Amino acid sequence: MRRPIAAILALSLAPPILADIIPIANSSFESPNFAPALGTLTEAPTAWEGGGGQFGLIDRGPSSPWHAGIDRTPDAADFEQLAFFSGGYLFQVLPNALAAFTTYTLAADVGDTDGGTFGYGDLQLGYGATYSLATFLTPATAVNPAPSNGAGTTDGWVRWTCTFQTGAGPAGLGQPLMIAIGGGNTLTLFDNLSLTATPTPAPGALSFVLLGLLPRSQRRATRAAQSDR
Ligand SMILES: [Ca+2]
Ligand SMILES: [Ca+2]
Ligand SMILES: [Ca+2]
Repeated sequence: MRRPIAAILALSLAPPILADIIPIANSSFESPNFAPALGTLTEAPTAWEGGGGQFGLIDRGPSSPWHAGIDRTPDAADFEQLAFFSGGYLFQVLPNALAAFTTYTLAADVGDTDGGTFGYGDLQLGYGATYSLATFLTPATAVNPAPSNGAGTTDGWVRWTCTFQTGAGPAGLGQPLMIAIGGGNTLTLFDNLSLTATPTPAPGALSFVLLGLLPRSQRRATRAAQSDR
């Protein structure tokens, strides 16, 4: 019975695997700040670069022409600016490099304008120094329901979450991470992006832990038995 108890002890004593937050600059699109009355700013937000069709910033504050047509963004600390797309995209190269044995979790609030039918949205993680040379990863999981802005005050926004996993020696290892967002047909809205990286135990790592600890506990048990004599 000693071995299973030692194994359980080894597992319970293992340090918890924590997710590292990877900072995204201007992740809530509050920069450059402009007056709500202006409504729309058709330029790339600070720290982002854009291309393709139309993209830019909307401020849906109380004096904005968008105020009634876009639900309040689901962030208590938000100042009501958000990114919009009509066929365009925005990307940001991150200071962090693509790592092996890692699960990346990329999330964003995705919104729909009143009266519009949501078209599509892209929430992507990849690597590369510039968009035209980027390689985007295939998500391992994706929760990305289409928002539908109806009469409710919060139904115009949904949270999207995608995970991406790397193993040993993935393509792009050591290259800078890139995130990209976009969408279109009608207006696609984005706000409040986040990205975390969680180390994934390499295959066999747990076996090594158990193999390393079990003989020691077995030796202790043997010594204890001898001292009892
Ligand atoms: Ca915002
Ligand atoms: Ca503003
Ligand atoms: Ca609504």
